[in-house]
Parts: sequence; structure tokens; C-alpha cells
Amino acid sequence: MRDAVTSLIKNYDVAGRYFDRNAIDSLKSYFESGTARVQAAGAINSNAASIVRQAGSRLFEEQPELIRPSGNAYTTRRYAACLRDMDYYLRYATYALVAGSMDVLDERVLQGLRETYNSLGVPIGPTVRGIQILKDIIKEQVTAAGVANTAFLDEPFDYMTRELSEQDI
Ligand SMILES: CCC1=C(C)/C(=C/C2=NC(=C\c3[nH]c(/C=C4\NC(=O)[C@H](C)[C@H]4CC)c(C)c3CCC(=O)O)/C(CCC(=O)O)=C2C)NC1=O
Repeated sequence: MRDAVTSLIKNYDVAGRYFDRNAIDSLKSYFESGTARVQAAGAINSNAASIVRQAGSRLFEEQPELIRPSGNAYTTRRYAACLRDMDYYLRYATYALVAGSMDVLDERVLQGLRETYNSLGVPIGPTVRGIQILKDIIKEQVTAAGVANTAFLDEPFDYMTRELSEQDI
């Protein structure tokens, strides 16, 4: 698992090169955004359970068929599994935010996930929507916590939805 700094070091070391202007710029941007990223993680962590509950309610309000008898989130067990998955997406998104790298998502979340979902009939479209709702909610909360520019929060959520949506079935 890598973060923004170790990825950069690895790339430059492979080429046997000192950091150049590009590397220095990306290091600067990583460290300059560090406080905001850590602040965001703090705001998310202290509210994670409630964020997941809210995101679940919004998703099931928009797509009530998911929790009807023919829906994939029907039954208490599957409903709980769905919210647990949302909790995974939120927790790993905060890791990726702090790391400044999506590597942790590839390694711990996305590997083999589409295959698992396909084999269990977990619908990808509504899952992607659930991840977007999580993103909307945390942007509201992180803004409320006093972080002015929240654009950086998009990346892990957009990354997961992009990777999950690449349908090959
Ligand atoms: C940390 C990385 C990680 C992820 C991401 C993960 C996902 C994951 N979700 C699963 C199931 C599931 N996932 C869902 C999710 C949903 N169903 C819906 O209709 C909604 C759209 C959606 C919620 C938003 C459901 C309902 C199941 C249970 C399906 C079943 O057993 O029939 C399973 C199958 C095994 C299990 O039930 O635990 C995995 C592996 N596991 C992991 O270790």
C-alpha cells in the first residue's frame, strides 16, 4: 500500500533520478493540502455511523425497490450488509484522502469486488449511487466543519464509482 510520497519516491528511484520540478510541485501540493485532508478525516470519523445511516436512508428513499421483496437489500441480513458496504466505502475513502493516493482502494476495496457483486446479484448502479450520496453528505459536513475548499474530497469517491462502473458483464 502506498501514499503520495512513497509512490513518488518509488517512481523516481526506479529511474535513479533526483526529484525534479514536477515532483517538488506535487510534494508541495500534498503537504499544503495536508491539514485540510486530516481535518476532513476527523470530521468524517466522528460522524461515520450517522453519515452511513443518512446515506442509506437517502438511497432507499430514491430507490425503494431495493428493499422490497425482489430487491437485493431486502431482509435484515442483506440490508445490514448493504449499510456495512457503505461503511467500508466511507472508511477506505478517508484512508485514501489522508494518503493522498488511491492505491489503498485498489488493494483493499476494489480488487475482485465487481465479480463478487455480480455473483451475488448486488446491483452496481445503485451501489454507485450510494457512494455518490456518501460523497454529497461528507462534503456538506466537512464544509460545515470549516474546510473552505472541499474539491479534494471528490477523488476517492469518484475513483470507486469509476472503477465499479467499468462493466464487463
Ligand atoms: C473492505 C472491502 C470490502 C467490500 C467492499 C466488501 C463488499 C461485499 N459486499 C458483500 C455482500 C453484499 N453487499 C450488499 C450491498 C447492497 N445491496 C444493494 O441492493 C445495495 C445497492 C447495496 C448497498 C449500497 C448486499 C445486500 C450484500 C449481501 C448479498 C447476499 O449475501 O445476498 C460481500 C459478500 C460477502 C458478505 O456478504 O460479506 C462482499 C465481499 N467486502 C469487503 O471486505
